[in-house]
Amino acid sequence: IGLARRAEKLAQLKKELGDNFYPLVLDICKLEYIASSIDILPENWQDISLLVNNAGLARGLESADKTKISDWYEMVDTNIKGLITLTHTILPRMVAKNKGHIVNLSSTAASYPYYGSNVYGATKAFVKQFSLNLRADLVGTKVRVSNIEPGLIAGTEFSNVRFKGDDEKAAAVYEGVENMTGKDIAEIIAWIVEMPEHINVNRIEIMPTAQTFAGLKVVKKES
Ligand code: 8X3
Repeated sequence: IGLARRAEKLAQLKKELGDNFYPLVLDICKLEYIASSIDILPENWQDISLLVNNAGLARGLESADKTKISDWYEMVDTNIKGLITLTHTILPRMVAKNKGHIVNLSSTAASYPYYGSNVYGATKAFVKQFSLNLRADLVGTKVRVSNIEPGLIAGTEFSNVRFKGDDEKAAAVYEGVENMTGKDIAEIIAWIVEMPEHINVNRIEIMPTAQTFAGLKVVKKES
């Protein structure tokens, strides 16, 4: 099942995957429609054993005092409220069957502050802690939860969305870097999901080799 806003992208996947794919056109921010959209899935699609919470976005890379509050709300609505609502809908079904796996897409921004990350990084820290807290609640069940924390990933719309269509600025982020892509992350998710049922990867943090943590910045006095 592919849940996303853009019908044309889902139609493309349907073409590739045929009967193995069910397109579900929905904006994850329309919280009031999430539970009912899952409830009315055809019967042969009701048995959801894996939930990958991938929907999320960053808006802007400005210092917190220069941001738009609407950008902050959009990140909270998508990265937090959308994710918890879909999880809240599907998790009881998994617990009832004592089987399932929730994979949440967080970020290295959950752990490492950087200039302009402000609310984006904070939403991803929420996702990380929510994942760990789900693990605590699910003790004694066979429902698994994994938090994926990627760093710089090229080849997606992430930076184009962050810079609101300034494609030149977006491309500059990845220029001259030996980049990782969404496919690399998908392969890591597949590996985690296919592990034997008694193994739970709690968190996994991934960066391109070319990326590392920023040093602690110190501003010197003018001499
Ligand atoms: C994406 C990674 O470094 O752009 O979550 O915040 S980063």
